[in-house]
Amino acid sequence: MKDQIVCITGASSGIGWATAKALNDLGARLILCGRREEKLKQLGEQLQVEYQLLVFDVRDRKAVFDAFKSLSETWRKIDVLINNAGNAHGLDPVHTADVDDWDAMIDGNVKGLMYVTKAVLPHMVKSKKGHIINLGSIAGKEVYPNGSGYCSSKFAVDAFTTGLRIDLNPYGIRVGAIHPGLVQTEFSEVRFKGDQARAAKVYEGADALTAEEVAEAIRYMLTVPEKVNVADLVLLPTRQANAYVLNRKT
Ligand code: 8X3
Repeated sequence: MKDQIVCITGASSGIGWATAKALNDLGARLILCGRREEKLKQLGEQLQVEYQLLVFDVRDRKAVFDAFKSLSETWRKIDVLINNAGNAHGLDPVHTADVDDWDAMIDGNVKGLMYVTKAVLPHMVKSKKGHIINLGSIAGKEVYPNGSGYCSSKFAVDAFTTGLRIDLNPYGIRVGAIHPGLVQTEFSEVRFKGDQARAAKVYEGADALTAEEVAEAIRYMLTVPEKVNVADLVLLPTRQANAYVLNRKT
């Protein structure tokens, strides 16, 4: 990974942040993308490698393309893209779910990921090399009660990943996805709109994954020999059997 240019979206917290730290340790040069400039700056201060910050919201199509256009010729030559940005908003049955929550998830988790991919791809296609890792979810493999909006967005990520792998196959570009189950991050707090008590309950007795553990799996996906592509990796806490079976510690 030394000196490779790796772009990480959603780098200002959680899995994105932990992945940036892990790749810093491997000597990669990093493009840190996120909405919260202050957080990105804090992360940058902890890195030893060269880095660039790109502050934009993946939901804003123009902002995405403008951000990548603003990079110098050197930094535009991205070797690895980690499409990590994404969130859950709400956990409700379809008939009571907030349509704004659906918009936020489809616009961010799906369309945003597609915009960023499109913005980064020209160099990879031209140079016939590159590696794209999308952050899916167990929610993109199995639908769970009240998760129709979020699950739809993550099923779309799974489909887009497969399509991308097929389309980029002639160019030798690796495309894979990692699908985590329960990861203890800001995820549930965002899903429940700041309700910390409700968020904490999600992880109670679950021995949930940490962001660092997911980052470690991403590091693995990136460091296997170039002829190997980890196409689809589901990562669950041992206590979690699937999207809705969880053996909580009591
Ligand atoms: C996160 C996994 O099961 O909390 O993407 O939706 S889950």
